[in-house]
Amino acid sequence: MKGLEGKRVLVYGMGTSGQAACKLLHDKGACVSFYDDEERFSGFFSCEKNPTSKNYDLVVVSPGIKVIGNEIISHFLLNKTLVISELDLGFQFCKGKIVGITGTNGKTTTTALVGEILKEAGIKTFVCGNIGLPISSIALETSKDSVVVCEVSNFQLELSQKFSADISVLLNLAPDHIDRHGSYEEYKRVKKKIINKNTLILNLDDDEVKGVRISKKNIYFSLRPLKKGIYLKNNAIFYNRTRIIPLSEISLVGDKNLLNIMAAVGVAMRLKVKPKVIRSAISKFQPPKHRLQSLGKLASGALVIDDSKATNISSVEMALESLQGREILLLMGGQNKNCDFEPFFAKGYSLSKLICFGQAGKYLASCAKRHGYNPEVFTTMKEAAIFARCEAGMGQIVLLSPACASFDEFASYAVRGEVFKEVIFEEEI
Ligand code: UMA
Repeated sequence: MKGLEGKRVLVYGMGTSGQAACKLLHDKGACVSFYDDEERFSGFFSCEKNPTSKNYDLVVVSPGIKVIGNEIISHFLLNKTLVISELDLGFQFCKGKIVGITGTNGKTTTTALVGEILKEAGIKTFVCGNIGLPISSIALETSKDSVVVCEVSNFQLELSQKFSADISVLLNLAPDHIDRHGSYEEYKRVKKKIINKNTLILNLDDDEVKGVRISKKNIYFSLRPLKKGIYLKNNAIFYNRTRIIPLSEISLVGDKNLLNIMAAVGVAMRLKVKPKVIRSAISKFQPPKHRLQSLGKLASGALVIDDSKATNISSVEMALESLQGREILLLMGGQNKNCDFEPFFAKGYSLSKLICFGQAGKYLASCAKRHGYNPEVFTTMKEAAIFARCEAGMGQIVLLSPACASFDEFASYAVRGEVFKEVIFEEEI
């Protein structure tokens, strides 16, 4: 992006992305002001009280701001002001190679793993995006020889037009964020913005993903043996004919995580990382926090697992499938994203106890009852956790895998996970 010097730019949303965008724009000589719907910013220097009364050359929108129905964004779009996402802004200042990783589930794990592999290979690597660090905060540090590994969310893609990775990964597609996008079709349309003419790494085991773009440049991964691509054979992961790593050296749990690892292998091989380096990095890799993270045992002998990052149904299904055969007390709830839970409960997962909580608690419980469950309902996650602690016995698993967003009670899924850990072990310290 050229010629920002002296340009009037409005940044909408003052979270981590908005702040990073302001800094980048300022460094590039733009006249930056910002707007945030929250009152607490109103006294800040450069905060606009009434942004639609002014003209701007550019408006940069933070990912958390819902585009559909937003009057401020509509105003600027109608005025033909250039409105871009924070992802687009940061992308346009990145040098070197870009890896873009998206999908309904597994993107954070895959992004973190790709980052670890590239760092182990001695490549100058920036891990950013939805994983936590805005792309705008690292863009000016990148160089021709660096690789940016960006976890890309639908929220970041919604307003994006420029973002285009050298290697894109689409892990899987399942209903999520319907409250934001209005329909699953629209959710998928936005997700597919990751696709361009460059290398595309696709999950051949996901019916929605495998046919998204037919091209010889595609690299596929699958749990079944393939002639080309990344696949499982003889209890090891292969890339074409090269054996990358035996399953015995992998500590991540479940088939979905194997697919995430395969996607990461695809990226690393495409970037010419040596197989022995890939193997070493994967074998050392630990899952990021709040994703099927084992927190240890209660005094009763029950194991506690924090899967607070499971904010949609398919993610909970993955957790339950990974823990098949175990006695599970499942804590579900929070803020529903307009998802339909009937098909989930109709699958009849065997649970020792279903504990529902939060804004969606009553809805989940009524849905579950129709399918033969006998759930407990609590107003807050904290009450649900205390109940689970009292109920759980030796050999059982207390699993927080909420299938909902955290925002009814917490600032983020990470805070929810931390509070869960504190509350469930409270009396045991
Ligand atoms: N705000 C408004 N109006 C609105 C909504 C928000 O003014 O209608 C303001 C808030 O008052 C707040 C600011 O916007 O001051 C928050 O901005 P933001 O929601 O864009 O959040 P950031 O702090 O910039 O964090 C964002 C991502 N958040 C979201 O997409 C909701 C982070 O992903 C990401 O790590 C970060 O950028 C860095 O790239 C979090 C997330 O929950 C983890 N992502 C969703 C998910 O994983 O499901 C998509």
